[in-house]
Amino acid sequence: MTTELGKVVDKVRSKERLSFDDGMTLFLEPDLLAIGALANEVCERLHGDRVYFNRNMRIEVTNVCVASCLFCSFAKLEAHSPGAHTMSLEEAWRELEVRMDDPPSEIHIVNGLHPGLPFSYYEALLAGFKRIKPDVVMKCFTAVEIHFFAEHYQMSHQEVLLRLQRAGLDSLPGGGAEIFHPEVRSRISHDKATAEQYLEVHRIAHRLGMRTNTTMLYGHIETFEHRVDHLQRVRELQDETHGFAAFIPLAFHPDGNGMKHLPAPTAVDDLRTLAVSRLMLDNVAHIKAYWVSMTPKIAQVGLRFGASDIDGTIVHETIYHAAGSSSPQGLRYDELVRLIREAARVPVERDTHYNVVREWLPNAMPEAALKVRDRKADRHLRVLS
Ligand code: V47
Repeated sequence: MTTELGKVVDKVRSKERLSFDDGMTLFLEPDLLAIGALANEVCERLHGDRVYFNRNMRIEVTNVCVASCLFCSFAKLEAHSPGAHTMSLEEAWRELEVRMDDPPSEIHIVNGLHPGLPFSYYEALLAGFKRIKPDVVMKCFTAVEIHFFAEHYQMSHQEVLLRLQRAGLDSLPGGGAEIFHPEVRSRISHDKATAEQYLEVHRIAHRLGMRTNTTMLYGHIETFEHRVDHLQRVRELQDETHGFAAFIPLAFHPDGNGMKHLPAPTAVDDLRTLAVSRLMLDNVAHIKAYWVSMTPKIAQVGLRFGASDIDGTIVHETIYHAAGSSSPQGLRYDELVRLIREAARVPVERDTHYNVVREWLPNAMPEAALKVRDRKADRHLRVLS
């Protein structure tokens, strides 16, 4: 272990805040397992063996978008472009109606920035979902969308959030953060909310009593310095508001977008980024290993690299699949439980606000080991009979 890493380990163990340079040490340290073990230590200090997930569904009501982000494979510039779609309210509500025999506890909506819809469309959209299932949690519209609504419909951020809250908005998803540093943001998403505007929307949402998530899109043109800067900006706002429930590092997918010449991040980068996020963000409760972006297999390993959440069932993700994700579009509830148990963790089904819905009993052995034991016992019985 290098002296620099030794110093970081001491700081983490004495619960001292890590500096920018410490973040760089962690990103540059070749011993991935040492960083993973340290992040795991912090994660277990916070959550024991518990790993959280939920029953959620994703809907993108429109992919029409006036912004031209370099990484995006989902948006269509014009409403009449080939592949552009905008759901009618009835079509959107139907997505929930058809799932009411096994309903989600959360609906996560992310859209393009559509210039041609009235604001009342979004209010009606939320109200309609709540009519169908009054206790469903609506985690909708990134801070970038909220900022777009404010500019487009000439309201303040607070007015937009209050009107949507009255219609049924409960929380904001973390999308749209990308990389905050202007050197990168100006190149990959120059025509949407700035870092300051993104953070201001979350600040106001927190003041209005909402808990929200935040993200970082990594593995494209940014440097490790940009990533550490990004984590520090999240940490600063969290010191002020304590409103972020989870941080989600999002692995860049290159298919079909303006950075298709770049390779996707490797598994080592995925795991290292989870671990460094856990270690730098000492004031954010959960780091999420988003299985869609890093595949279920890497996300599962991530549960030993600082992640305490694996997202949810999702059902029909489109943004990552447009960019070439090879992950399934949804995972069954029992598949998520299996992933978590085989990592020798205790699955906890949660709602959006991390209230416990159901908690499994701890496994004495990982699931795979249990299966081998059961098969052996079964053979033994057959021999005896
Ligand atoms: O903002 C878009 C990212 C985000 C690509 O809050 C891409 O619980 C990689 O924010 N390659 C939307 N990433 C998804 C998101 C999210 C996901 C899971 C959970 C939560 C939560 C939020 O996806 C976008 C953008 O940063 N994205 N295109 C791409 N080609």
